[in-house]
Amino acid sequence: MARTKKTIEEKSIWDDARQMLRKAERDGVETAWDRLEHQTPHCNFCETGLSCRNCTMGPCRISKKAPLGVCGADADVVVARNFGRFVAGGSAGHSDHGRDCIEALHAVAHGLTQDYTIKDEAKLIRIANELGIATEGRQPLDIAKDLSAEFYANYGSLREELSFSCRVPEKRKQIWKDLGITPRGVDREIAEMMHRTHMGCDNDAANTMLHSARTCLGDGWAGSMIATEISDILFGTPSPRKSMVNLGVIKEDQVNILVHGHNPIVSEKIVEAVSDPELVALAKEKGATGINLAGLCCTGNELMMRQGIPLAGNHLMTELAIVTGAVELIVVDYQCIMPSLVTIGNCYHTKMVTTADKAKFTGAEHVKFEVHNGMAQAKKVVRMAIERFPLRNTNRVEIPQGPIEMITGFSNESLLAAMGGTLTPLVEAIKAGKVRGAVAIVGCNNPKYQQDHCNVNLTRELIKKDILVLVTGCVTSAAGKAGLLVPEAIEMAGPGLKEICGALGIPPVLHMGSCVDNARILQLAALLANELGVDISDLPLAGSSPEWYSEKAAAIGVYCVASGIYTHLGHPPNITGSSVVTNLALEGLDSLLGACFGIEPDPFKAAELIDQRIKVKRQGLGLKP
Ligand code: XCC
Ligand code: SF4
Repeated sequence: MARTKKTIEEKSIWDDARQMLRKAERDGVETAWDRLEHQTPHCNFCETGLSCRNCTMGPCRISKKAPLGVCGADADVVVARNFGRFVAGGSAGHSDHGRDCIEALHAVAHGLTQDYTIKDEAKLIRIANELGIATEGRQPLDIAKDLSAEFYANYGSLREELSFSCRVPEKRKQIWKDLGITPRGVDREIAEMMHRTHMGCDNDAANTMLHSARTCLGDGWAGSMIATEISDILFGTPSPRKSMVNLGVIKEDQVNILVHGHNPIVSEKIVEAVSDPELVALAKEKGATGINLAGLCCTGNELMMRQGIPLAGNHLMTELAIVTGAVELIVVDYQCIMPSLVTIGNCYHTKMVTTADKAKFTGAEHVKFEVHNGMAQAKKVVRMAIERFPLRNTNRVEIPQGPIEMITGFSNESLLAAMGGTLTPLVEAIKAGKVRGAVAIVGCNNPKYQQDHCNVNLTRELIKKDILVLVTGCVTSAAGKAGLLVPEAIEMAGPGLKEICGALGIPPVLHMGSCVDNARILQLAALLANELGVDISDLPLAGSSPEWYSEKAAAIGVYCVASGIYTHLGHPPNITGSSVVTNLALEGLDSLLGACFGIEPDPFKAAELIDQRIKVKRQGLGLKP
């Protein structure tokens, strides 16, 4: 790929992004797009997965001229090992977030914190019952003690199966068993992946790839699922509510605080702190009319789902949000936070605050959040933001106008409630071909693409074909800004979807949460399969991550496929240097797992690809395509 200079229009489809890109140019601020330009062309060995740095006999680069590394590893082995480590990183991210949630639940249960409580007792009891934990006549905190112990055990090595394997359809479990990929413990599979990919261990590409599947299944059915379920228990199960999206949610006359990262343990406390009367009074004393909180990326998704807090934007909007010049403070926990935010913040008056010891940023101020001090720390952070308000240079403030309305909050619980407590209306709509299938569009932005072009157009094309779309993570902001997350969007849908969503009063594109909340979609798929007495792979479902960038997104893709859901990606991971690995991903997995990957950068062609797959699945169920 040659070095190309993109125009501002080519960088993003959005007016708010373009306006801030122009301002960034004027203000001399460098963004991810500029840095990408300096990084291209990329190294071909790295891009195809053919460089290995796993030992100091190397590094080795596999080519026609030198087809073997010093140890004798060939292209297939090197690519498979690199990919295995890549998705182990992603699984570790989601799952360590899950572990932090368990720690919070444990602390609440054992009375080690006053800062967090159980908000959704009914869900606590429901999950405990599901996992065989006694609930009759017991205090919620006692149940929570057992539940946190049960969840901790999912991370270790003493179990043969994960707790939530009880949700997995029998046929799927048998497939995992036959392939030897039943996930046992979250940490165990990740550690084993690191072991296998050490020099001189697993030197069979297909075998390494199967362990990738096992590792990612641990993420999907435990690490992520536990994160989601505990977050609901501690902060409430989401239900539909209105919110707003785009940079217009930043307010000129208020102290603006952005939360960025993933775990609601931090951001939920910030939500509480911003309405503290003392702090609001202080903000007014400093000349602001109030304190405004907005979210970015996945923690933004979490807050939006449960509290309706507006979303300033997705991954590629994080830098541009600061370019407004109106952000006093950005508080982060972990994952997907560009280190450049510190530098950009320094160009304005924006302070960056880190909260997790495992994610410090040089130049940012660290305010360590722990379960026992979350509230006090949150107030401290909000106070810091207020103190910065007088430092704002009003001459450098420019905020894009006109935030877009959207509906959020579609947990499985609220979806079921909308359908009168059963899946029957959805099943009937699928059988009748009014809803031909469902596709989860998830994941990120990547400056290699025009921002959100694929995310938005794929969503639009699918709903036209009467395919229900579920969005999570950074696709949420894309769909929201395109006006697809409101009931009126049924006008853009096909006739069947329009009828069904119209009757239920829901949008044709449903916001189901953050990236760990893809676990909600796994659960929904399993519920549907069980209802119909089939495997997940028999259902007219697909996943897609058009503009993905992260190790976590790759892990999601792998657990989707390993769960039986065909998954489209806009571009391949760094595996194309191996024909064995590539063929496995694009075809071979289909015969093993009943699902595989499809690669297509063009959203219109991708919609066709997915539609084809849905037709085949519908016919398999004896339904009209
Ligand atoms: Fe990150 Fe979760 Fe991707 Fe967005 S979607 S860029 S992984 S924030 Ni999770
Ligand atoms: Fe080279 Fe093998 Fe060492 Fe990798 S593990 S760097 S291929 S010698």
